[in-house]
Amino acid sequence: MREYVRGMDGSGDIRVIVIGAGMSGILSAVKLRERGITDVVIYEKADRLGGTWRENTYPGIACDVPSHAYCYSFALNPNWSQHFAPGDEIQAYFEGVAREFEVDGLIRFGQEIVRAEWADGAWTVETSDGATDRAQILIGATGVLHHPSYPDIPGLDSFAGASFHSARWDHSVELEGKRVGVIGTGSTAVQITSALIDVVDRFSLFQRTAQWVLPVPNPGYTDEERAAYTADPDGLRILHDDLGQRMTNLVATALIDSESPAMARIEEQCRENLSQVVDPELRMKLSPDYRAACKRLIMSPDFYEKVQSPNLDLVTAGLERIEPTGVRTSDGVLHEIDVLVLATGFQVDRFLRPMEVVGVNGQTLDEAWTPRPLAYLAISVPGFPNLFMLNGPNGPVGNFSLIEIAERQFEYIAQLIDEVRAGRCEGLAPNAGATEAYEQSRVEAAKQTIWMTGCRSWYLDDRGIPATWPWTFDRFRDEMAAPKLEAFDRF
Ligand code: N01
Repeated sequence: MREYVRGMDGSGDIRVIVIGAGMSGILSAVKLRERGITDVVIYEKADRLGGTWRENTYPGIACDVPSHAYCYSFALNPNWSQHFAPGDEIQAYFEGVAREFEVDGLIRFGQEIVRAEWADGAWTVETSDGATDRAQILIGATGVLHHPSYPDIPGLDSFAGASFHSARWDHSVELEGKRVGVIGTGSTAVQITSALIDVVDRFSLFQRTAQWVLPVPNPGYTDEERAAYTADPDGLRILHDDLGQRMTNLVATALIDSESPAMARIEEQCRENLSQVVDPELRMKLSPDYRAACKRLIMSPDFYEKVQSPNLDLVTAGLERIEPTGVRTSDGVLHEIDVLVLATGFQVDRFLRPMEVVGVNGQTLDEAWTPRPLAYLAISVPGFPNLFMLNGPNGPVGNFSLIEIAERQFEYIAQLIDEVRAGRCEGLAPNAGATEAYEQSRVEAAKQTIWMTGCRSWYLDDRGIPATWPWTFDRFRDEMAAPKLEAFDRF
């Protein structure tokens, strides 16, 4: 094994570079150290950890996975304030975990990796300020919903008031008593609507496609409940596991079988929820023409109540252009607003990019991912040895808790790292045949899922195929239990 890469911290062990200090990057560092790998560095382009929860600070932000399920299995939290925790509490949770497990000291903040190249049995990475580093293992923990997607609407730059993407919220802009326009009606816009409707003077919600909304109440936990969870760690673990199991039984299995009784129940609940909208015209505007859960289900305790507020205009006419004073729709109406929020989602096919990643024989990830990203089991790419991704391409993004996914993916990756660490090879990358066979069966299975039943959504790739895990949780768990080493080329 090459001396240069091994033991830069004096441990004589393998060295690992993690890209990104969000949920999966923190997890990677904790788990690597748990396995005795101490030479770990996390590169983080921002000045704070937290990923999604650092970037998204819009009013009303909360996680729509139950709090007691949305936490690391090794760091359960008895103190969540609500069944669905607000974003700042989740951010504080990740900061707390990083401190408790002494991961914060491994993070190089403000250092963006712009290039990574595999040569001579290791990855050399380069940061935007020209520094380089080298490690045998490179873990991509860069997230899925990270790069904002801006709408291509004429005149966007001409708007005279404040305008920003929901993931770039400008907290210096005063909203009280203002006329606010929000483009989009995804999970983000729905949370913003609920949070702002009682604050602003007028709220224009620009809806291109109606959404199905599942009613999900969000009660707080009492002090007594929090004290009971603190006093009973076993009970807390049972709660965590039960919630995960319930999500799998109620939602995840329904998604992959569009004709299942579980999916029929979800559809029924969504319909019933919509029926509380009293005005038939408004109800009609809010009625989707596709099946529930085809687009990602919106979970909200109160969207239909808020959308009936007298100061809300639900605008369904097409967006013709943005003008200095507002949004002009295709029916000729100018909707005058003071603040314009683009809750228009994310570019979901970026993953590690725009970083330039160069693998074996000089092939770049951009080339390997033309026309679209592809990864064996969502984790690794042929020709890119020892590059492992958490929540990578075509993984279970809409199915289970992203934290549980990352934990299981990490256990799989750790076993590949063990091969390198034991000196049985310098590198591992999936072979092209196994990757192709996996992808073909994934695409076939994806066609049976609810995501393919006739709607536009961020789950669909450029061919209209759901870019997700199309099988059960049990299959995911079994696949992640142990890598099939015969599917890998050794370097
Ligand atoms: O983004 P989206 P999001 N003109 O892509 C509309 C997660 N999340 O930020 O439906 C007009 O879902 C677009 O319209 P249409 C969750 O996984 C989780 O809301 O394409 N409209 C749509 O209404 C979620 O799914 C939580 O016709 C345009 C909206 O913008 C994911 O993040 C909270 C347009 C985009 O919706 C993304 O959610 C929030 C245009 N040119 C988010 N372009 C949790 O609680 C786009 N739209 C965990």
